[in-house]
Amino acid sequence: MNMAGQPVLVTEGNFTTPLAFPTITGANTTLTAQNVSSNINGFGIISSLGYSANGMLGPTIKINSGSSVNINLVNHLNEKTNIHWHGLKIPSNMDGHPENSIDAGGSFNYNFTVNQRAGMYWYHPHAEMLTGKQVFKGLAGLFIVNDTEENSLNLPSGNREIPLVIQDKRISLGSIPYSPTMMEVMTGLMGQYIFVNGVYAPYQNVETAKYRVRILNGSNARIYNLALSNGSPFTIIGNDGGLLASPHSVNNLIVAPGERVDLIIDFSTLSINSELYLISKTFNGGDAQGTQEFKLIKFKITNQVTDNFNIPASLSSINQLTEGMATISRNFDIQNSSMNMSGNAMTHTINNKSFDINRIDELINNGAIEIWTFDNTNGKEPHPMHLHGVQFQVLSRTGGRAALMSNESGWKDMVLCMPGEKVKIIIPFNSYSGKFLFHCHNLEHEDNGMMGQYKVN
Ligand SMILES: [Cu+2]
Repeated sequence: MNMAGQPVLVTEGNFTTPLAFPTITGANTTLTAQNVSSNINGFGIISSLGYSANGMLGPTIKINSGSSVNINLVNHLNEKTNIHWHGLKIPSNMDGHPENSIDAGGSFNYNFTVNQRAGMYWYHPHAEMLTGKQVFKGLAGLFIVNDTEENSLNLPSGNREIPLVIQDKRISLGSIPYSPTMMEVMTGLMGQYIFVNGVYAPYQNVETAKYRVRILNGSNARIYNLALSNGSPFTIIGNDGGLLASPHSVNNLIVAPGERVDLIIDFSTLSINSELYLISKTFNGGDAQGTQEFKLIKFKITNQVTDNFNIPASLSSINQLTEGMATISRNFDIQNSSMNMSGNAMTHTINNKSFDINRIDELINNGAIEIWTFDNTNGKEPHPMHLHGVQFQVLSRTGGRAALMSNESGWKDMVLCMPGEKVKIIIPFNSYSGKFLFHCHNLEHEDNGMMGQYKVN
């Protein structure tokens, strides 16, 4: 049974607080999941969760491809937690499987080597039925990988490279409450306040130049349709799995929870003291999403400079996979959400199955190339689907938007399936054997059972 979900309308702030940036750290560090106090402009001191005493969110981990990582997670929460390294191809026992959760008071050493393309990946908790709560309250961070291919492009860097973690939050009685109702489990939990890098309604000063703006939608459920307030186009150069083969100019771009987009925004034609907002425009996304246009962050043009950067016509070489390379096809029915017989609980399923940590849903041969189809043809809710342990390519979308979007070339670890859509992806299982997860990255859907396990032998 499907029911109509309700949108949570955004309350815009006044964009008078400067944007902040998480501290940057290297491959060897300690992350301590803990209760923190954050001073949020407009709200005062808010208790939330963080990976350091500094406040919400964790440090941005920045490494070169080929590096080994040694990160100690210390659990100072009063419940289980762990870390999933979203987008990284690493061994299953390092990937943050819920069976590898760390009890309150415990710690765990994450030790792995990153052998993959440059890109903006991220990390967040993945303990069973606690992911939504812990992320919403503030546990997440960026994980940026560099490589020589990307370095050779001389993309805007330093203060012209701006990472933005976009998240919606609720604030009540000095904290970020998390107790979704049945309806909110259905739609996913959305907040009325948009935070960027842990700051509510921020602004950022910029020069008349091209900036590299790297965006993570770190929200539990809210989808954004990014655009600039003056209607100007911007250029997409990368996505979840790093650089695209070539840049694409777009006027707007839908970004689902868990997805990343790498943009070049050109401020060079704007006049000093002018202002430009990154906004989210309305879009067609079921009953609860896309009904409202709102602002995310303000850019103030404060300095006239000469900028000689031109976006390279060719960004990266991508090995394009084709349908004929796959040996197996699997179909996943993701269109069901239902109330149970007693009518007091929601269930979200994949192929009519709720997550069971003791069940392997799909057995995969190591080295196989497979096609997976996510079928949301008769569904009423958007489902951003995510696979752990791999990067894939999107082959086709039928129904709904009926086309691939400009962030859907190259490599991805997320694909958004809007109501009415059937989306086909192609996946090389060429990394590690072992047990990995696939799930909806609407975190309430995930915690509600919309998750399965695949095992690579
Ligand atoms: Cu979902």
